Amino acid sequence: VQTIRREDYRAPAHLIDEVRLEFDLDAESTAVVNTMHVRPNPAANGQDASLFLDGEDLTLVSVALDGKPLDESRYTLSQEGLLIRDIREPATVTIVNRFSPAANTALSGIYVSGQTLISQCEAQGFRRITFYMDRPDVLAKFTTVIRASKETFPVLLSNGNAGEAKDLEDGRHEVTFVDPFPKPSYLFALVAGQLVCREEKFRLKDGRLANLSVWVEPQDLDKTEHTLESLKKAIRWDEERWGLELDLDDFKIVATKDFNFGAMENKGLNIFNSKCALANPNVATDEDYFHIESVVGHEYFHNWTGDRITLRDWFQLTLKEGLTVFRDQEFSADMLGEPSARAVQRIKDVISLRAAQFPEDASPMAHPIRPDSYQEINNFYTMTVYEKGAEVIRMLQTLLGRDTFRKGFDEYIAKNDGSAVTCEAFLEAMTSVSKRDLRQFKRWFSQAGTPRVKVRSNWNEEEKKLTLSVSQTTPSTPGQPVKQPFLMPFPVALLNGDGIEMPVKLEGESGAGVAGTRMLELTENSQEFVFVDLAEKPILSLNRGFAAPIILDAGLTREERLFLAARDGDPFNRWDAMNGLLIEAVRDETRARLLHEPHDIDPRLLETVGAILKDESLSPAFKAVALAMPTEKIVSETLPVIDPHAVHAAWVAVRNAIAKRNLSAFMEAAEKNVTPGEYDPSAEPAGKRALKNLALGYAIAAGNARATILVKDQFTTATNLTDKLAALRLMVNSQTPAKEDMEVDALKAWAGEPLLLNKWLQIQSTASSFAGESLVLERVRELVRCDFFSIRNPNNVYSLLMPFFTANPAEFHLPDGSGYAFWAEMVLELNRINPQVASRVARALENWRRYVSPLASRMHDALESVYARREELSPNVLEIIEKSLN
Ligand code: HT7
Ligand code: ZN
Repeated sequence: VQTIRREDYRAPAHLIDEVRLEFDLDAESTAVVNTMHVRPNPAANGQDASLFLDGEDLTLVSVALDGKPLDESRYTLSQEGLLIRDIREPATVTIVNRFSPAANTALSGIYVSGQTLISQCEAQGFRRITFYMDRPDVLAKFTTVIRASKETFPVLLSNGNAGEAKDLEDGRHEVTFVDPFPKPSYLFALVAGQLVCREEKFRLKDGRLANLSVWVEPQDLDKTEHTLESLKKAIRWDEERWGLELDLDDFKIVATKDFNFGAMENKGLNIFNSKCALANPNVATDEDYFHIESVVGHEYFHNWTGDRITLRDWFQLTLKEGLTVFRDQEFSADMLGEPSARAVQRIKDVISLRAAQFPEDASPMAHPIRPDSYQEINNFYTMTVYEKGAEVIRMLQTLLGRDTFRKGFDEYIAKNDGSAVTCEAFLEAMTSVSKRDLRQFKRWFSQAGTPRVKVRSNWNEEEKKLTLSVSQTTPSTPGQPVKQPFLMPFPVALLNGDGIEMPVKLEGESGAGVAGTRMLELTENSQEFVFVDLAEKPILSLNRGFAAPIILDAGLTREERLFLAARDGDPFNRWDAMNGLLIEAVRDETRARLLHEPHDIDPRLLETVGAILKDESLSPAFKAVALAMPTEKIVSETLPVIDPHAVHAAWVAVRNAIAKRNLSAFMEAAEKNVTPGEYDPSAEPAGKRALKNLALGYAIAAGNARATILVKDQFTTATNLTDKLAALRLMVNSQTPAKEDMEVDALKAWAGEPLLLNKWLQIQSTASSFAGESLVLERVRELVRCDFFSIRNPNNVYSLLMPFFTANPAEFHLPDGSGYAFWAEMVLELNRINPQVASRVARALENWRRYVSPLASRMHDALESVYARREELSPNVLEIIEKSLN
């Protein structure tokens, strides 16, 4: 397998100014006539006169140059594409080729979903449609002509404005789309099918009327209202917050149930996985409503950060993804408005960063947000590129301040509109407006690994001063043994005994101290900060709001952390203190059990849970995140050696102790936070539901019979899916005899709706098995064979297999290794069908070295068993397996 290196980037030898694509669509065999206006790239200085066009799984029919068939001696066809020699002058290249959408199980290129033809071109799917310079730095104006049977494909869509439409003989019809904006091939899109739409004219800020539409199969039309509302909010927000307007008259969204990823920002024709677009109260939970708004926003925001300004090469992926995730996080926060709801959102984003990105940063797949090399670019659509990338942009905003950051953003847009650029373009714009030297900051783009920041404080009672000694280290990662220190923001508050922020003054500063959060900047391996004129010994609230994506060792006593959990005015840090105490409790319990030492859970922790539950000043949504047990995976991440079964037993013990100690408060919270009346997915009622369902979970764990009755009742009477699903999950994870009937009822009611079926599958795969029941592994194996599960459907895989391999450690990591054998079977099967999905599943074992013996060696055996079949492996899976084993 070839390794592609960032340093090897070469400008393209040729440019394509215009392309006209004519499709004769047919599910079995589609024909393409591709006419490209090509010219040598002046920037390449004529180094290479050969025009190379990528092509994969295509049948070439003919090649012509300036209208004349090309002699075979002028071109070479290979597995990778078509090389046409000697193109030294501007020329028109016409290629005719065919491909089969029906045979395309990889869901890259043009494929069949039900009766619909759908395209997915990012990152390198366009080469599965026609021969082309399939790289992001070749920008062309596209004209797309689509011809198809009017009966089978009444609706034909592509990027840009629909031009001429006409009926042809033989029941076929034809539509022409002209996209006025030059774009790279990865933003091309085509959809054809029996679709219907919800549409609306929307007044843009400059007075123009844009036509917005959401296209779906007819049975899904009643799930498109929230999609369209989210799109309108996103358009308005981009105008108001960033001064960016929609540049098209028509903006279309399409939803499909067969999609490798969440969604795709094709210019003017965004395509969505239906789970990220479709909602109504019967099929979507509170979280789904929220998530859809954020993904619709994300794809829309790409119109500027990604489409108008695109990437020079795939190494720059974070330039569009990190920045656009940052933009969608800001959008979601602004839509929440209210500070405590915003804080809860920040907490949830950090939970997922810690649960998935931190482990990735410590894995054999660790890479900087801008990687230096890859074998398969599809393996680099990672939490690091996306979520850590967003944290890096957020740090820039924190360091420069919102106003300067906005000016830098404006400059980035103004200077780079219409071009394909590198991450430097963004940093240069920020440097130019802020006049700050951001060279050290740039290390965030090149160094992998999560920095550890250690803080030790020294209080001088006589001089009333506090010295903070702060050091940072970043562990080595593959290919990067030594790291340089990062520049990072580090906001700090010093709290007095009442939890009030004390005036802060650093040694050498004049005047009185200022009360509030003080922004420090970390730049060195070790630094000291001396705070003076303090009235009393303070308690430290560090890295407030999680300003820097680090692992912090604040050196605080448990007493101090209990204080922060009860008093810190920074909601993030208050949550973090509580969450840290819960993690520590499970960790201590795990150790004690492994050493067979009796151990009591700190009663102060149990009391703090009760105090938070009863604190009237806190929102239900905050209480729900503060009192949620950290997942077993999160706890395991903090252990040097992972023993999933010991962690599971400890987790259950801590949860039960919390539940028993606070049972009456949990029951009160469960009964106080019901949300009667019409379903409303907004943050406040959603927060109440979250707290109620959390409280019911604890109450059931405490063995409370009334809670079980309430939950059973909730399952049958719930008027919203959040409550119904929560009830089912709680029952499935309990030992109540009624659970089987509930599972069967739910399956019967939901089997016909993919969105619901997937939720049902996920409940099954993340369940716990109890004595006398079959193992979850056995149930998952059976479900894979059921006719309602299709391994070809990514959402089915993401609902049943992925959660089992990654989010149910006690059931997956069976001591005999049978879970791993099943994983290997599934990876090999998926590898034949859909390499992108297969490689995501393959990553489930990458951190095998961190597990206790003999699990680690059994995981290793399973990896070896897949590697033994390397001849059959796709580059996607091979890269993951090789990196995991190395
Ligand atoms: N930019 C989109 C990425 C994407 C994708 C990547 C690989 C394979 C399939 C894919 N579908 C969509 C999604 C986004 O970040 O907005
Ligand atoms: Zn994106």
